[in-house]
Amino acid sequence: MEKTLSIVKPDGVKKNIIGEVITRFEKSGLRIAALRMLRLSKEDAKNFYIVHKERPFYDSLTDFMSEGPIAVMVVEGDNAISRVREIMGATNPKDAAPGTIRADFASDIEHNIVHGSDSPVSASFEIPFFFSSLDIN
Ligand code: 3AN
Repeated sequence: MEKTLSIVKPDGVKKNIIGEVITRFEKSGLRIAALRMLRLSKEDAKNFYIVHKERPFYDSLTDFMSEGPIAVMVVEGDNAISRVREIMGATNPKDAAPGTIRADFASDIEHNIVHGSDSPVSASFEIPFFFSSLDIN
């Protein structure tokens, strides 16, 4: 069993598709082990995306991620990290396979609805960023 961190980003919350995202994970056999909503401060967003601090989009990405509430969740299952990323689709919705969340709902590479940890190392930073062990069922 593997765990990954997924986020319905502010654009996904605005589009009212938190349930749609969760349904796609659950229908594929993945399980939601923890779930909550919150709003990141700009500082929180900068810390969460610290690996991207040298990238040209760091400032606008962290503005976007702190502009409204997000839904964060721990998703669990065999190969959860790669399965969640497959369900999300490619970072750029123009490249995302038909039927993926980003192909269906994302407007552009920055406003791409959903996040999923990209590796076990990322997941082990991102899950405790939002959840204590007591929150994970
Ligand atoms: P993913 O979320 O698919 O793992 P990452 O980790 O490369 O993609 O990027 C993190 C986030 O940064 C993306 N979800 C997207 O919102 C944003 N992002 C990535 N590349 C760009 C880009 N070239 N321009 C603007 N925003 C980007």
